[in-house]
Formats: sequence, structure tokens, C-alpha cells
Amino acid sequence: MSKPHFVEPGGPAGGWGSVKAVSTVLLKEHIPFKGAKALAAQNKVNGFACVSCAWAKSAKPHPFEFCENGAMATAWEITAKRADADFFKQHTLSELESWSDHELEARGRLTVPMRWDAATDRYLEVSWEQALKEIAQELQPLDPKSAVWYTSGRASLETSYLYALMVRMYGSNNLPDSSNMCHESTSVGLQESIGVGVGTVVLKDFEQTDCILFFGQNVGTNSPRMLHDLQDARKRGIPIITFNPLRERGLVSFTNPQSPVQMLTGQETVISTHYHQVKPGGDIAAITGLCKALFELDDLAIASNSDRILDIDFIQTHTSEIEAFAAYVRQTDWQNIEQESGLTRSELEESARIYSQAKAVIGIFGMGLTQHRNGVHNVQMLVNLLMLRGNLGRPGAGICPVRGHSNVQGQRTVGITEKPELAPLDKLAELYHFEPPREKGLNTVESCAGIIDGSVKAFISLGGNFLRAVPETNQMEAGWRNLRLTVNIATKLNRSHVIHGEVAYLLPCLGRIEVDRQATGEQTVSVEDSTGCMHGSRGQAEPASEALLSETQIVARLAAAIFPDQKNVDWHAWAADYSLIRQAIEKTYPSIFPDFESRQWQPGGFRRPMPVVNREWNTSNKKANFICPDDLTADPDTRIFETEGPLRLFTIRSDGQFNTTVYHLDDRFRGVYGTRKVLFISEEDISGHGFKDGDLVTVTTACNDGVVRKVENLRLTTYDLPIGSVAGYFPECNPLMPLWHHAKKSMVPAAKSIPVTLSLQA
Ligand SMILES: Nc1nc2c(c(=O)[nH]1)N[C@H]1C(S)=C(S)[C@@H](COP(=O)(O)OP(=O)(O)OC[C@H]3O[C@@H](n4cnc5c(=O)[nH]c(N)nc54)[C@H](O)[C@@H]3O)O[C@H]1N2
Ligand SMILES: Nc1nc2c(c(=O)[nH]1)N[C@H]1C(S)=C(S)[C@@H](COP(=O)(O)OP(=O)(O)OC[C@H]3O[C@@H](n4cnc5c(=O)[nH]c(N)nc54)[C@H](O)[C@@H]3O)O[C@H]1N2
Ligand SMILES: [Mo]
Repeated sequence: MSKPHFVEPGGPAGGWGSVKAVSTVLLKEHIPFKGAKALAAQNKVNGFACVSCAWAKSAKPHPFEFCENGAMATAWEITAKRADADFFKQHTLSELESWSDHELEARGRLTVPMRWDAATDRYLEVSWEQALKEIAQELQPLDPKSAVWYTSGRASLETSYLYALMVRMYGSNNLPDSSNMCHESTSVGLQESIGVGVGTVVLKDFEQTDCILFFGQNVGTNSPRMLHDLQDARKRGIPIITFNPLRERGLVSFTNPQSPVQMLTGQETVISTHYHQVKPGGDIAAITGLCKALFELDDLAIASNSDRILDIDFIQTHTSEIEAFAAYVRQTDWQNIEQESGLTRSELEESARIYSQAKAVIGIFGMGLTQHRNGVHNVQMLVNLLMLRGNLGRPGAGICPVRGHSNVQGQRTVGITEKPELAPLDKLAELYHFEPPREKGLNTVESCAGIIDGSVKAFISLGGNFLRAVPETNQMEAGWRNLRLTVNIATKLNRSHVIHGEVAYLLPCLGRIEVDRQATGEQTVSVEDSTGCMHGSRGQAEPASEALLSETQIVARLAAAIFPDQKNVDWHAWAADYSLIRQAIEKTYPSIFPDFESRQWQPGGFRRPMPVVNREWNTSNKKANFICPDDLTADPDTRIFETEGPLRLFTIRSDGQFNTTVYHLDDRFRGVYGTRKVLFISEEDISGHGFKDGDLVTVTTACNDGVVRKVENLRLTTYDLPIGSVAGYFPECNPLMPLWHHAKKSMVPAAKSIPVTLSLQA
């Protein structure tokens, strides 16, 4: 690792840096050949679905259908390094607590099942049979409502279906998922607006679109394969209008590392034709401004008897509440819009004009919209804007949330949800002859509250790093230690394992890239991508250890141990032959998964039914709904934008991480090397607050709720972002997030708008 240093951010995303970075990462994990071989099968038909992001997988893949970060994720999983039984004999957990997130995971793959031993404070090897029997014995006498079953969005459709069924048989809907911290604002917002909880576009729409609106998503780092689709759109001259407080490299320009001509000539494509550095939390205001400009253009069109700007036909036939929405937009004045968005009327009018000339528009978005107090309204405002010109149910148009984990959308599709109304409970009752619980389960924020107040006793994790990903780190760590039972099914060691309950198990599993051999032969799994397409995935690499079980096998054996007398599901048969689980999925969801077994290998995947494409709306009133926001800002309780007073902190990901997995300490695109302990701040705010670039500061949360939350020793780093805001890395900044500071309807932690003050480090 290099010493901390900083350079001017510059140069396009992609480019030679990517190629060099890929070979370096394979060497670092000691897998130059194994890694290269696996990468050739990444995101290919009959290969494996990348374990990094969820972006769509093309029917006509490039020879190397992966990005630098996807390669990093692959290398990280099939690394030659091991955190084996010997490693755990050498280190107590109290000692491991002082290790960084990077150091813990960088030890390599877990190899054997383990149980925490109180006498030696170590994880010691235990047999699978013993571990699962003991876990079942812990769970059987518990009130089912006091156990929480978390899933991080990576597990396959097959494992997820099994897991959700097991939890409902156990007796609760306590099935929170990483999407509770992520795109839940999307699922809630889109359902109310247009009657589906997921995006409506597929890759083909990118070939037909005339204009792209891009809100709060860092494509260069978090879904780099999408840069190819954006680059192709740009080559057709399509405008891309971006709203993001930070100038993100990947959104500015891109060199395709897989195009020799571009690489040799250093040619780069300008990605964003317009880059609006909206204030964090300013998107509702910005979109209101765009809508207002559209109404004004439409008024002019009416006055001059020219073609209407609004798609009146679409609005009248398909939507509801346009009058209320028009009234809201018209009565909001430009001065407020400018103040809350940080953008000028003229720049918004110019972008509205471009939007008004396009026939088919896609609205793309990520965490910049969802992780706010009014995250749901953020999403709904983008839908409102699209609907004004009929940009739904038309080729080349639609809404495109960029999902995070590689199967996070799919897990929700097959029953992982705390909301009983979203699960086919009657069907489950009919198929498996039990009475599924009807009461709402705990979501992520509610689970945290239960862990802090002691009402949650057991926490079972199918992947992920819950303790590090959630808000309120200090109280959560204390609550976590008080849990009776923690069970983690994982590939690598992380903080949620090192800190643990009174009884604790760490169960190592196969990763998706590994060959999965069961009694009936090699198994494959399947995932759903961000565009609602389902793909089969076949492991390629030899397993990291002989003792590993697949996630499906672990869940099946655990279920069989918890319900020894249950005869309606043959868990063992399912775990021996995953096609039986796919048949069960097909029976449970016949309209989504017909001919699942054969169609999963279709190039490009098979698409789930999407009624919006036919302009059918599964909302309560069978219309697409215009929904007015409650407020012009996404963060009403932190409306603070003067140079004195609190700043608004938004947390972001670096180029060297996947969520809490820190591959390395560099953030190449932002010019930060060898450290993550930085706070990005504008030149104006540095001098306005009497600091200098490079000063070390303590960051303190500024809300008077009696809890002191701080993070020390962050280095101020001058960056191009709006006055009044600062940015820092997730998860280092999570101790600053109050648990109650979450989106109102979706309960997604508002990680993009935390009020903070800074003081010089003593
Ligand atoms: N390599 C890599 N890939 C990943 C991940 C990873 O950590 N590493 N994580 C995966 C997961 S789980 C997810 S959910 C996705 C996350 O991918 P993103 O949705 O890109 O999430 P963030 O990195 O949090 O970045 C959000 C972007 O929003 C901007 N932003 C912040 N506040 C605002 C605002 O108020 N308005 C607007 N318009 N923009 C704002 C930030 O500057 C940043 O560019 O990526 C997935 N893919
Ligand atoms: N401040 C702040 N907090 C945030 C966010 C933010 O933007 N800002 N983003 C939120 C978002 S969008 C998300 S999705 C969450 C992420 O929360 P999580 O999904 O819980 O966290 P990850 O970091 O993705 O989990 C990493 C761990 O997963 C395990 N793992 C990896 N691969 C596998 C596998 O194949 N099987 C199993 N069983 N385990 C595996 C490894 O042990 C690894 O340590 O964090 C949220 N928290
Ligand atoms: Mo996410």
C-alpha cells in the first residue's frame, strides 16, 4: 500500500489504467492464470454472472465482458489466500477487532465451519453437522419474532427461495435485505407511481433512446459495464444530462479499454453533455425546475398554436392527479428552486428544452436519489418528469434504477421480503401445507432498533456485513455483543463476525464463481439483473476448500435441522438437484418463470413480465400517478446551506471497494491514494470555515438528540462539490448516521445527507 497522497483528479474513466489494474489485481491475489481463465467466462452464456454489480448482461457480449471492478471482485473471491483454521488459532477475536476492514477480508477465504470458544476467545473448527444441530437447538425454543434473517443481495434465486421458505416456516417475515438500505425507496416509489417496483428499460432501449437523464449514480465505479451503453448512445449524438454534486470521472468521459483504436489514440468519449452539480438533497427542486420549464414551454406552444410540449394524450389516457401536480409546479417559485437545488433557472431551462425535443428519454438513477429523507419522493419526481412527455411504455424510454448487488432484485422477486403482501403466502400455504405468518416482519432499520433495545435475540446472515453497513455504529456494536446468537454464512472474514453474540458460528460457503458439485452432479444457479432479466450462472473455479458447502446446501441442511419432522419439503433432495428448486420457483411464480430451466440460458437472459411496456398500470387506481413531494428538499430536517452552521455530508464509495469490502485504499478517479480517511470539501468551505487543505478534522453529527456521534482524523481534501456539502467514504462515516435519519416511506438510511460540523483535530 502506498503512503497517502493526492493528485488532481483527471483523465477519462476506463483507459489503460483499467487494463494494468486488472493484471495487477490477479497477481496480488496470486492467481494470474486461474483468474484470467475465470474472467474469460464472466457474464457469458454458460459462464458465471459477475459477483460485482447487477448491470444487464448483453446477448452479444464483448470478448472480455467485464470491467476493472468486476475483475477485482472475481479475483477477491477466487484468491489463493486463506483465513483457515490455523489463522483463527493464532488470533483472538478481541485482537482481530483492531484490524481494519481491508485487513480482515484480505486474509483470504474462510475454509472451515467454526464456533466461537469463550474460554480462548477464538473461532474454533466444528463439524457441519454439529454446528447446524446446535444452531437449530438455539432457534427452536426462541420466539420466532425475536430472530432476524438478513440477506445481502448476492445469494442466488435458488438459495433465496429456499431461505425465505425456511424463515416463513420458522414463523416470521423477519427477512430484511440489503435493499432496505439501497433501492427500497425505488421499490416503494415506483409501485405507487406506476405499479411495478423495478426498472422498466432493457439494454435495447439504450439503442433507441434520444436522451438520457442521469441522477446520483457513479457509473465509472459502481456499474462500469454500463459505460459501453452510454458511450454507444453518445456516439449517436444522444445528450446525457447529469445531476450529481461531485464531478465524477466516469460521468465526465470514458475510454473503452476493450477498443484498441481508442486505447492507442487516447480517444475518449464525453459522457455527460451537461453536468449539473446539484446540491445533495436538491434533486426534488431541480426536477421541479425542469417540470416548471416544461409547463412554461407548453404554455408558449399553446399560445402560438404549435405542437404541445406535454404529451396530453398519454397524460389523459393513462395518468391521474395531473391537476394537483401542475398546481404544485406552477406555484413553486424559481427563487426557491434555485436556492434548494443550487442550480440556476437558465441552466435548468436549457436542459428542459433539450428534454422537450427528445422523443424517447431514459431516466437513470442510484443512491444519490434513494438515500435521503425524501428518497421516495426523489424517485417519484423523476417519474413525474418522464410522464409529462409520455416517456413510459415507449421503446427507448423509461425509468432505470441501477441496482447494487448482483442478485438483489432477484431475491425480492422470489420472496425475500419483510412485507407479507409482497410474498405469495397463499401459494406457499397451498404448495407446502403450512400456515405462513401474515404479520409484517422487521426491515433493516427496525432490526437495528430491535438489536439496540434487546428485543432481537438471534441474527442469521446470508452474506453481507450488516454491522458495518448500517447506521448508528456505536450503539449497534454494543447491541450486537448482547445478541444470544449470531450466525454468519460468508466467504470472507468481516467485522460482523469478529464482533459477535454470546453463541456465534461462522459458516464458510462457496462463491458463485466456484464449481458447485452435489450428489446429482455439477449445479448451476440463476440471478436477475437490474433490467429484470434472468440469467443462469455456472461456476468455473475450483472451490477454495474441500470443507465448503454451497449456500443452498447450508440453508437446506439448516432447515432440515430446524424442522426434523417436517415432511412437505424434501430439503435434501432440493440441495442435491437445484433444478427441483427452479421447478418450485416456477410453480410459485408461474407468470414470471415459465420454462425457467431452459430459458435461463437464453443469451441476454429472459425478461420478467413488464406491464408498463404495454402501458398497463398495476396501481390501486389502475393509472400511472403523478405524486407531489411534501417538500422542495429531499432533507427537510437538515436544511442548512449557509457557510456558517452545519454542512451536509454525503457518503460515497471509492474505486477500490465493494460496499464494506475494501480491496485497496486508492480511489484513482478522485485522485486519492493510500488512505480512505478523507473528507472532500469545496475550496470555499475550507476557507469559509477557517481551515486549510490537508487539515485533520473531527466530524460530529449536528442533531440535538442527546447522542454524540463523531469520526476523528479525517483529512480535508479540496474537491469540486457544492458549497455547504462534504463527502466521505462509506463505511468509515457510518458512526455519524443516526438510525432515525431514514427515508420516510421506505426506511432507507439517509446516507446522502447527514448534518455535520467540523473541528480541527486536537
Ligand atoms: N465497484 C463497486 N460497484 C458497486 C458497489 C461498490 O461498492 N463498488 N456497490 C454496489 C451497490 S450495493 C450499490 S447500491 C451500487 C451503488 O452505486 P451508486 O448508486 O453509484 O452509489 P454511491 O457510490 O453511493 O454514489 C452515489 C452517487 O450519487 C451522488 N450523490 C450523492 N448525493 C446526491 C444527491 O443528493 N443528488 C444526486 N443527484 N446525486 C448525489 C454521489 O456523488 C455519487 O456519485 O453500486 C453497486 N456496485
Ligand atoms: N453510509 C452508507 N452506508 C451504506 C451505504 C451507503 O451508501 N452509505 N450503502 C448501503 C447499501 S446500498 C448496501 S447494499 C449495504 C451493503 O451491505 P451488505 O450487503 O451487508 O455488505 P457487503 O459489504 O456487500 O458484504 C460483504 C461481505 O459479504 C460476504 N460475501 C461476499 N460474497 C459472498 C457470497 O457469495 N456468499 C456469502 N454468503 N457471503 C458473501 C463477505 O463475507 C463480505 O465480507 O450497505 C449500505 N450502507
Ligand atoms: Mo446497494
